[in-house]
This record gives sequence, C-alpha cells and structure tokens, in this order.
Amino acid sequence: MTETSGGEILARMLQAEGVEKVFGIIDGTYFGFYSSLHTLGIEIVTPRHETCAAHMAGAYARLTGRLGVCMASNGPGVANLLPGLVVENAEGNRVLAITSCRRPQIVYPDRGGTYQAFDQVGAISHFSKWSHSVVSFDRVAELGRTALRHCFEGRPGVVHLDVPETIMNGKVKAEVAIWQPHQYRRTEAIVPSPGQIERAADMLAAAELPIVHAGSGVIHAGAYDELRRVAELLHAPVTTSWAGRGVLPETHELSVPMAFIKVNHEVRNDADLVLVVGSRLGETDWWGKAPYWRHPSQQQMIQVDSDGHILGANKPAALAVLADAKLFLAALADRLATRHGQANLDARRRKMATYREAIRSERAKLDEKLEDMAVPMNPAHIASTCQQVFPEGTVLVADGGNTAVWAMMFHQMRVPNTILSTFKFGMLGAGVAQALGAAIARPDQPVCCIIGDGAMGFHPQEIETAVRNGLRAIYLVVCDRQWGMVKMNQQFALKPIKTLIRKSLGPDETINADLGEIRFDKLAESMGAHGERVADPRELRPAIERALASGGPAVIHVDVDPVKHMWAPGLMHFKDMHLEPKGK
Ligand SMILES: Cc1ncc(C[n+]2csc(CCOP(=O)(O)OP(=O)(O)O)c2C)c(N)n1
Ligand SMILES: [Mg+2]
Repeated sequence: MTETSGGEILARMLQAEGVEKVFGIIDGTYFGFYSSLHTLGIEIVTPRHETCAAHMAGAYARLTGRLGVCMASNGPGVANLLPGLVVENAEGNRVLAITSCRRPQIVYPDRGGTYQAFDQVGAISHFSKWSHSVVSFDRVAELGRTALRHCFEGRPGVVHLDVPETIMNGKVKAEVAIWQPHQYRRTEAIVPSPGQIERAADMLAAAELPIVHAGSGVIHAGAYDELRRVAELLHAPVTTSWAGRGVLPETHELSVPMAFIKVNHEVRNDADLVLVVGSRLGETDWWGKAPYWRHPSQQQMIQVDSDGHILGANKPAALAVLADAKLFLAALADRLATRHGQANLDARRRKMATYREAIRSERAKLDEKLEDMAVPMNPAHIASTCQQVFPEGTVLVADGGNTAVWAMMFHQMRVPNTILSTFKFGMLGAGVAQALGAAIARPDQPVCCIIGDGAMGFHPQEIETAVRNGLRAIYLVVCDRQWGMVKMNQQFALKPIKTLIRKSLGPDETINADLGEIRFDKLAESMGAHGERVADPRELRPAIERALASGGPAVIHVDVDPVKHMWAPGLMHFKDMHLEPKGK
C-alpha cells in the first residue's frame, strides 16, 4: 500500500478538476500540498501578499471561466487572505481557498497560547458560501468533494477548506480514490423548462416595450451570442449591471451603456417588461426600484438565474426561471424566431432611435473634456487614450475612487468580459493583483490597469511579482496626491457653497484628504519594470507606446489636475445610488 498525505490528495483532486494554477505564498505547514501541486505540474504563482493571491485567483476565474484557487498558511497567511476573500465573494468570482491550520489537538478551540492560530473557519464562514475544517485524514477527499460541489453551485463566490498541518503533511498508508468531477457534482448547465420558455416568449410578444437587463451571470454562462440574438429579435434595448458591462458590445445599436446614466433611467422607466438575466438588481442597479425603474405595477419582470436564491429577491417576478442563461436565451431566441413579425417592432425602433440620440448627446458633452489640453492633464484623456493605443480586446482593470469613475466614463466596452474592477465592493488596491490575474488568464495580451495613487499605494510591491513572472501589466497611476473621491464628498459636507464657487477648498480646510507624492515610475524601475512619468496629454500616447514596447510590466505615473479630477462626471448619480430609492 502506498503512502500519501492529505495535501497530496487535495492536489490530485484539483488536477482532476483541470486546475492549472494555484495562487499563494509557500509555508511549511502545507508543504505536503504545494509540493504535490509542483510534482503534478500545477503551477504555483506567488504574489507578495496573500490578499493579492485571492484577487489573482478571482480575476483569473472571471476571465477564463475556470476555478480560481488560492492558498494561505495558518495564522498570518490566512489573516492576510481575509480581505481578498471578502471582496471575491462579494464580486461573485469562483474561488476556492485552501488553507492550513494548526494541528487538531491545539485548535478549534485554541488550547490557549497556540502559535499562529485563530478561528479561521469561524471568520471565513461569515462571508463565504461554505467554509469547513477537515477533522481527520479519512475525510479529506469527502470534504474536498463537498467544497468543490459548492464551488459549482449557485452564484459563484468563495469556498474555503481548512486543513490541519498534520493532515496536510502527514503520510498515511492508504489507497485513496480520486473521483472525477461528474461523480460528485453537477457538470452540466441547468436546462430551462419548455413551458417557461413558451410563457416568456408569450409575455415578450405581448409587451409594448420590452428591455433586457443583463448582469455578470451572462459572463459566467458565456451567453453573449444568445443575448444578442434575443435582443435583436425583440429589438429590445439592453442595459447592464456594472459588472455585466459589455456583454452586448457597446458599439451595438441596442446597447445602452452604463456610462449614460440618465438614458438608463429613461429606458428602465419606459419598459413595460424587463427580462433580467444573471443579475440580482442590487444597489448599483438601484434595486430595480422607482424612480429609477418603472413601478412594478406597470412593469413586469421575467428573471432568469442559475441561483434560485436570487429570483425575485429585490423586485417581484412575474416569471421566475431557474436556468442557465445561455441555454435559456438560446431556446428563447429559437422560439421568438418562429413568431417573427408579431411584435410592434416599428414603435420599438423609433424609441431606440431616441435613446441613441440621447446617448450621442451625452457622449458629446463628456467628450468636450478631451479638448482640454492643459498640463497637468484632465483625467478624461487617460482611458480614452488607452483605448486608442492598447490592442482591441485588452482587459481594462479600473481601481481607485474618482479614477475608476473617469475610466468607466471614457472607456467603451467593445469586447465582452474585458473589464475588471470591484464593482460590488469598491476595494482600493484590488486592481493591482486583478491585473496580474488577468495577465495570467490572457498571456498573449497586455493588460491595462488605470488606478488611483491612493489605490496603488496599497500594493505596489506586486510590481515585482509582475517582473518575476513576466506579466505584461501596464499600470497608469492617476496621481492627484489626494483621496480624491472622498475629498470631494468631504468638501461638500464641510463647505458646500464655497466648494461650488471655488471648486476646491484650501489645504487646511479638509480633514486628512491629501497625500504626499510617491514617484511610481521610479518605484517601478527599482523593481525592474519600465517606468514613465507624464503630465502633458500630448505625451500620454507615446508614453503608453513605450510602455507597451518594453515588452514587460510598466508603470506610468500620470499627473492630473487635482481639482478637475475631483469633479468626475456622474458623481451626483453615484451619491444618489447609495440612498434608498423613494419608490417601490
Ligand atoms: C480599501 C479601501 N479603503 C478605503 C476606501 C474608502 N475610499 C473610497 S474612494 C477613496 C479615495 C481613493 O483615492 P485614490 O485611489 O487616490 O483615487 P482618487 O479618488 O483620488 O481617484 C477612499 C479612501 C475604500 N473604498 N477602500
Ligand atoms: Mg488619488
């Protein structure tokens, strides 16, 4: 009989799941696990902070559709992993965290004075989908399978398996069978019922102005073509959640891009029927409520989700469909195609033309900012220039306060699943590692990360991770030397009239809102990356071109006008969003 460790069993289970990368920092307490990964040819990618391992795994999972796996060692490693897991669960990325813990004889509960121990499962179980500790070698495979089952069930998020060091590393004489995924979990998407498809088609055909609202569930299902087909057959405008941006390319005539907030409100108020696919209608979708959406008494909802707990959670559904988005939309499109000509498409076309006109005029107003060639630059130039210089389909990572808002407003989503941010959690600094996870997911392309100077300051050490792993992440650090977004809100809270008149208060009139300068270009060079500093908008394009030509990671320190930067477009809408809508 052969000898094996708990760590080796888990590594072989991940191999059976097709896992190719695990993100994390090594430690002796799980040598049995990561040495087996290494032997099996599963690559270990090591950042310099565990929270970054969680974000790399999350970004990798989102962009590849695979399972993202991260690991951390007992006590400090897991403590550092926590914020990353909180965020990845909120964002709904399919992440499995495997951690070591101290031996069972001295933890759960702590005997008192145990080194590097805290209630890891207690902490993580509060915010994850599932978190448990393995109590004996005999249960490693069974609990590993349970963890994996949870990974692929319902809304994606974080699942955690905690394994004592003695079980991770201890060798036991045993033959442990490794099951194939289909033997312990659903491997096929949930098929919609024909009756519900028929009913949905009837409702859509009877509607005056149906619209589609798509969330990130469409990305997880890879249902882009099917979504486009349904929208085209109905001639229905498509709005998205922030995370769902670009599932219908924003160049498409039916797309209502999220940046045009007023048009979104208008479309959502005109519709008498909304087909919600893969979205919870959470706070950033204004909860699906009036006055941002039409009152439910005049607006029916068909909601499709692969997680039953999401159906009807925030807005009453007339038809709640538990199904895979891709299968549902494909079947619906087939059904709608047979009824062509029944709906009043001309009226919808006229309506869509008015929306497009409103979008054009909002765009033109925003683009006036691009005529501002003052130095230091207007932040509008950054995302807009990136879009011109980076290859089509480059992943954009947006991080920071106002920096992320400017990036959202001046970037057009032309290729689905090419944007990352922390749309649900607004976690400053997460973008640094998301960009690295993206570079690993899409090794043939550069990655563009537009990030605030405050946000970048949380994890600049990961530039070295990019250098060490040859990852082509290009960071444009937007330097206003302030916590820009919060400073803006603070000024309005402190002296609203003066803020309106003077555009900005003096340095002694705000509370801890200013930052000193970090020379991010020099910092990058000190770690072996390419560095640039630019303040003139005319110099931005050549600086990005040089960064791309360097062939490796690069950091461009971009000086922006700190006052213009604070007045990011749409700020008032975002403020309103955090208040409870007045309607139902
Ligand atoms: C980790 C974290 N801490 C604090 C906040 C609160 N917060 C939101 S925006 C912001 C300022 C961001 O500054 P920066 O990254 O420089 O972006 P800017 O707004 O200046 O573009 C802060 C502190 C947060 N969102 N995340
Ligand atoms: Mg800033």
